[in-house]
Amino acid sequence: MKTQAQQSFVASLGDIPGVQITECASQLPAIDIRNRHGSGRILLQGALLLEWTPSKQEPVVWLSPNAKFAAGKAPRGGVPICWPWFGPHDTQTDYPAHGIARTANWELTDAQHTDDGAHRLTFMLIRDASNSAFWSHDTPLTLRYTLGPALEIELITRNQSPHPVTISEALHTYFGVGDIRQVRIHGLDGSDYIDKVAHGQRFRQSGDVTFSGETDRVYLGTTAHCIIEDPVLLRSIRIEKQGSRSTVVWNPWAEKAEKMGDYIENGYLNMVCVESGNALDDRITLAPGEEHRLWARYSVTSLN
Ligand code: TA6
Repeated sequence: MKTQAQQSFVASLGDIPGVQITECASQLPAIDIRNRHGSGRILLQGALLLEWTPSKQEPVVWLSPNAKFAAGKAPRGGVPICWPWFGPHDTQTDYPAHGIARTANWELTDAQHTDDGAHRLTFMLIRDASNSAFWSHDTPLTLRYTLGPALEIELITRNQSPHPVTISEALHTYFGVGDIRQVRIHGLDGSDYIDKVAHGQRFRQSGDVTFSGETDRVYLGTTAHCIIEDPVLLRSIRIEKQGSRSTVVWNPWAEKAEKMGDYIENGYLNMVCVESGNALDDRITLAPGEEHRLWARYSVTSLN
């Protein structure tokens, strides 16, 4: 339910060129953005960027054609925000996977159409009865998207508690690819990773990451930029990041995707998650008054 302030602000969005209020399934409000660089859609629930398509490109941020929209549920795809923990909660098995942010109510606090024709939208997480039971710390969370020639995402955590607070987090980004079996990911050579498919065993990456089955790896202690090389869509997607020491690489493959129920047949072939964050060994502790900024930038280059 939108607050009065939200209703009036969202209503004022209509005054900004290239921004339209729309609605996804289950009457969930969303914001459509269109400018000379491309287009995108942001679900207000979770402040979840559902898709981003640069001009003359196939969607770079991918949404499952069978994504399910429901209050309190994260649709399959886009950029779900994993915060203030990544994966299952450390101790509370009944707490939501990947934390509270991706299904929470957010407030749109600012929207700009910049001089170079990009759009910059800023959201703040709303702490309310739907999430305060799972997280009691006073840690305001700000999320900023810039949709221009590249897509920039900034996630800022402020610790306003009188005590240190430890979080883990990830921009759980689903990227669209032509055929996962032909994709290579550059940038993680030599990085250690925890392999969740191999029961949490640790390995060291040798060469590019390629895919021939379910892949679920948390690369640790890496600040490297990555490149998704896609010979089918004839493009590479560059993933730059700051404030992040973990990169998660995930594809569920056929059997797990089918069990999830929100992929179309063989839909797993057209996505890969490359997630910039701070997870497991890389979780971060903010001192009282400290601010942490996680930033990523996605840009596309044609290979033809
Ligand atoms: O980031 C990879 C991962 O942690 C996988 O283990 C898988 O659970 C995936 O996230 C999707 O999680 P979700 O809760 O969105 O189905």
